[in-house]
Amino acid sequence: MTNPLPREKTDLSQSFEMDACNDCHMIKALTSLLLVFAINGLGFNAHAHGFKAGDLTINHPYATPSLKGSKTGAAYIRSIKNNGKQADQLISARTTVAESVELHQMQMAGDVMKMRPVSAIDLPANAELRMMHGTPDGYHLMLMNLKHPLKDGDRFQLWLQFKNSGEREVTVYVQTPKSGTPAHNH
Ligand SMILES: [Cu+2]
Repeated sequence: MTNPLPREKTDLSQSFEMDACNDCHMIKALTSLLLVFAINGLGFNAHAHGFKAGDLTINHPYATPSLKGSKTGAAYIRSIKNNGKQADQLISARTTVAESVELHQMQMAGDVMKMRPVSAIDLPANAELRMMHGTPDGYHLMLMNLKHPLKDGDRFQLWLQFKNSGEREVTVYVQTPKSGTPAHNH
């Protein structure tokens, strides 16, 4: 109740997104790199991109290329950091490339990796949630009924709905993961 609602519209969040996502000339690239380092305090590579929504920092949303003939896709987020004192939740998402988006959690059932829909993903105060592929018990966004296949190098828009921080539009990078598939990760 003490949170001013339109914080995601501040200049900082806007410039953060623009600087981190657009291919610009060198000065802007250097500025964005410094900004990314300053905000994350971690060794992020130059291809990472990020977004702010209230007290949340959304680092590098990405999706794997869809499998041939498959109408579903999976999107991930390197991390969502809640810098605030109040817990938040990711409660839904939507995108232009798929009919609907479901929140899923991976679970081992014996030797088989399964996934189940969840109604919300908790973002505790002062904590960082990793939503990367291959994370045991990890979450992902399931893209249902893709309108076209997702190919390496594609980008698409995704709207994340947070319980407290409102809705935030992010750009998702489609990329082939460098490390193993979820099924081989324990
Ligand atoms: Cu899934």
